[in-house]
Parts: sequence; structure tokens; C-alpha cells
Amino acid sequence: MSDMLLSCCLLVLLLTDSGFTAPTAIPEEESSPSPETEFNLKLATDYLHQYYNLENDHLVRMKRSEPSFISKVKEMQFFFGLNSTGVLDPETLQVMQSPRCGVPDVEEYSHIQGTRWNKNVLTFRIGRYTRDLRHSVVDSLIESAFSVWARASGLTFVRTNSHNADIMVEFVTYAHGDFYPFDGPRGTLAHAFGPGMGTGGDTHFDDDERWSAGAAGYNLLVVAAHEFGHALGLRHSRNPESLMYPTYKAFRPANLLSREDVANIKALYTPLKVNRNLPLRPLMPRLMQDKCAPDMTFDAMATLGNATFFFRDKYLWIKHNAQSDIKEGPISNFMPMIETRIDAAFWIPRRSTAYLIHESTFWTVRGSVVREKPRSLSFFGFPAWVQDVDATVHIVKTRRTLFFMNDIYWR
Ligand SMILES: [Ca+2]
Ligand SMILES: [Ca+2]
Ligand SMILES: [Zn+2]
Ligand SMILES: [Zn+2]
Repeated sequence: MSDMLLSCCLLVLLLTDSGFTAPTAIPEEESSPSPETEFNLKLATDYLHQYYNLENDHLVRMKRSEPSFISKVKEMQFFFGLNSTGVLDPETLQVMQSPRCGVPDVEEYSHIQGTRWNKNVLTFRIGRYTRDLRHSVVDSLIESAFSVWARASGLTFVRTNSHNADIMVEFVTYAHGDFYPFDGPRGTLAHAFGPGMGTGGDTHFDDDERWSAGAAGYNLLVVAAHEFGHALGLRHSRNPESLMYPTYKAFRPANLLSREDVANIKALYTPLKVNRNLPLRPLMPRLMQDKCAPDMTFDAMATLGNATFFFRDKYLWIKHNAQSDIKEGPISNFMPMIETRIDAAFWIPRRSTAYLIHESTFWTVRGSVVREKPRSLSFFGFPAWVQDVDATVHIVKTRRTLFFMNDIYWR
């Protein structure tokens, strides 16, 4: 709570006194940064936010001297085998500007991976195609990328036209309905969800990149094979020889998989009996099948940015305004911090923040990031006995949020 208050104070300061000067204790370099420094700092902040879970409050300008920032720089440098100095040296900045996979490098925060499929035959469907390549070329590159893993794992991949395919392959741009928007040319090339229901296994390619079958642009076979590694449950590797290294490497027509990749996929897909200890994601097939039932109800519903969210038990459907299909899956597919059901939700547009309530606690969601810890409803001034809010709604015009519980409401 205290840093929330602090942020508010800083915001007020920034809004009311744009000419305030930095205290003398702050090095001069930071009180008047050059445009280049400013640019690098923004680049690094965005990068660490996206791939290393750096808490990123856009209202407060990130400083290079901030301990949390330095430790994240070090973490990133360690991952890429650079000198862990915590300083944004040219090598570090170069890696940060390299085109790469959108899946984070730090395990505990990588929403999109971690388990395995508990079946040996997986289906895939190619939904939206890119215009860079003929359909038949895309088909054959995607099939080749699957066969790289089929050979090493003993899994079988079957193409289908069914909308219930395990692995949905799509070329999309910017926000595409799953909370992890793409970023235009370069930067993030693609991302994939780890094994699971709904969006689990789904693989998205940024169609603002130039996709190719050879060495020009980005080679679709290489990127697809990397992403399908995630779709099967593999994480990023620190080994530059591994296909699962996070940054893009120019096309290598020979062996795509390193020895490490082969060992990792074999270890993950040894027969189920031997692997009892692997955490298998709890299944929720009932919700998937029941979604068209006439008596289907939701726990909560809210508009969040350009999408509408429907919560039911631990399951979530997302309908993006600009897209006809619906993304679905366990809430934790999209918001890894949230393992419970959601009772009520509201969105405050001027703060670009969503509030998701469960019993007496709530999470805030900004962009695609959930704050690490849930906070108590008493933050809003509620007495301790307020435990189960039935519904909430924020009225933009009046700037008020209404909380409903049984037959009473608060404003
Ligand atoms: Ca899927
Ligand atoms: Ca991109
Ligand atoms: Zn990746
Ligand atoms: Zn996506």
C-alpha cells in the first residue's frame, strides 16, 4: 500500500510542479539525462518489464540507480552470459535490441509454460496465415517444425480443421485478444502458451515481421520450431547452442535441436507412469463443454481495455473487440499470479487499470501485468466484515465505483 501512496504523491508532484529540480544527492547525469540515455533507459525498462518481471509503474520514471532495476539488469546479464555488472553497457543494450521470443526468461513468472501434455497425439490448426508466404509454404514449414520435435520426443502431430485443435497457430499483429500484444516490426517475433486447455499450446507469430523460408527476414521454420518447444512445455535455455535460446539466430539448415534440447524433450515426455511427480494442470473440461449451455452463468464480467473478460470458476474467456474468435483457458494462463476464482471485476480507463476481486482481496492488472501480491479490500476503506462482493462497476462519467454485496452497495 505504501508504494501505491508514494506513486500517488509523485504523480501529484509531477502534475502540479513540472519545473521541480532534482535533489542534489542524485547524480547530475540523472537530473539531466541526454536523449540517448533516456532512450536506453526506456528500452531497458520495457525489456526487463516484459522478460524479467521488473515492476513497471509508468507514472514514475525508472532510474538507473534503483536497486530493483540494477538487480534485474544483472539477472538479464547472467542469463545471456554477459558481465553481471548491473550497468547498461553496449553489449547489454545490444542484446536488449535483438529480435526475440516473447516468452519471459525468468521461470517463476513465465505464465506461458511449465507443464506437459498428458497425451501422445496432438492436433494443430493453422488459423490466420501470413501474406508473406504462400499457404502451401507456410503449411510445409509448420509441419517441418513439428516434425523436428516429433523425431526427438515420439509425439505425433496431426493437422486438423477443428477449432478444438490443441495447438492453434496464427499470424496476428499488436493486441490480438490474449493479453500479450505484439509490438510491430522487430522486438518480439512470436510467443506460445505452454501445454494446457484453451489457449494452452497456442502459438502466435507477429505478422509485422517479414517471414521467409530462407535466410531473408525471419525464417519461419526456426522460429516455429522454437515456439513449438514452448507449446510442448520447454523453457528458455541459457545455452546459445540451444534452439530454446531466447534471441533469434540466423537460419541453420542442419540440426535445429542441440543435444540439450533432445535431452530436455525426452525427459519431459518419458512415459507418464514414470512421471507421476510432474504437476499436471488440473483439467476443466466441463466448462469448455458447457459454454453453450442456455443456463451458463458467469462469476464476473468486465471490459478491460479493448476486450471483454468473462470469469467463471478458475476459467476465463476473452473477447477482443477487433476479433471474432474468443480466447479461453484457465485464468492462470493469462494472469499467472491468480490461482483463484474471481468474484467481481472493474476497469478504470483513466488509470488503465483493472481490479479483480476474490473474497476479501483484490489484484490490480495494468497492461498485461498482475501485481505480485493481492491486496486487502480494506485498501478501499471497507470494514473487515466485507468479504464477498457480488459485483462491481466503475462509472466513467461520475468517476465512481459501485460495490454491491447482498442488498447493499457502496460508492
Ligand atoms: Ca490450445
Ligand atoms: Ca515484433
Ligand atoms: Zn521462446
Ligand atoms: Zn498471442
